[in-house]
Amino acid sequence: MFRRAIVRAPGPNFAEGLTTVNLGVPDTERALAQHAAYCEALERCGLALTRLPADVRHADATFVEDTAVLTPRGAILTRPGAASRAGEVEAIRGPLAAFYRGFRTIEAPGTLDGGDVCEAEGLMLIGISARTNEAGAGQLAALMEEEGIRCALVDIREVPGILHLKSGVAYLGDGRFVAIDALVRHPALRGCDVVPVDPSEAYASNCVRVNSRLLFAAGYPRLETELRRLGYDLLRLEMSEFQKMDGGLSCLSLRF
Ligand code: CIR
Repeated sequence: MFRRAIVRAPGPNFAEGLTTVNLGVPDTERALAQHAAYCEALERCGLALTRLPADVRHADATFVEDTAVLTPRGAILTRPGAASRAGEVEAIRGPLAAFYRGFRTIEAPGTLDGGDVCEAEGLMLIGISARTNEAGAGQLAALMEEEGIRCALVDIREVPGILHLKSGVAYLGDGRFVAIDALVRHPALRGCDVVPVDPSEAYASNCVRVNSRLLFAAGYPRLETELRRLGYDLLRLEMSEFQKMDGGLSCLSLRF
């Protein structure tokens, strides 16, 4: 059960952030409107929001998920793999300090982005990616094992089209995941119920279970129909401007 989330509005320089996709330049006004709808959806899921102002020093700072990993036992500040995002971690420390006492940290040479961390009730999948290296993943796994959380590493460096692990996998609750084709049969998911995502709808695999609802990107009818058939209560959100910057639904909040 989540009670709170931290979000940060996109800034006027949002379009200057990092991206690997070729979907055009985002419209910052539209991104602000999509972000407002996202915040409203989190509130409809029952969460109290901490809304941080735009951070003009960091164009990618709206993607707050990458700066911390939150567990029932505490907060871990990450060490993002992109140099331009390093300063975002100090900027999230203060807001998190309102809720967490003391932080553990990922240390050099480790790098880790929160987008590579998929928590699934007693199991944590950690992606090794262009952003998260083996040292960072290993540090997080060691911290989680102290908390009794089993970890499995998922190397996505050769998986085309995804920046982070959670760009291609989500945990829906009740032992069920959604996953893109390339990950559906990954050993880390063996024995789990996995809903496969059609390659044409890969972006929609980044959905977010928040209490009784499921945040879901608009425009992906096949997966939407399947998830509704399975009984999920979807909240559809327009994500076009964040998608242009490699961002998905999960990246826009830290939920706890
Ligand atoms: C970046 O490249 O870092 C941002 N433009 C997008 C980060 C997306 N974060 C996430 O999937 N957790």
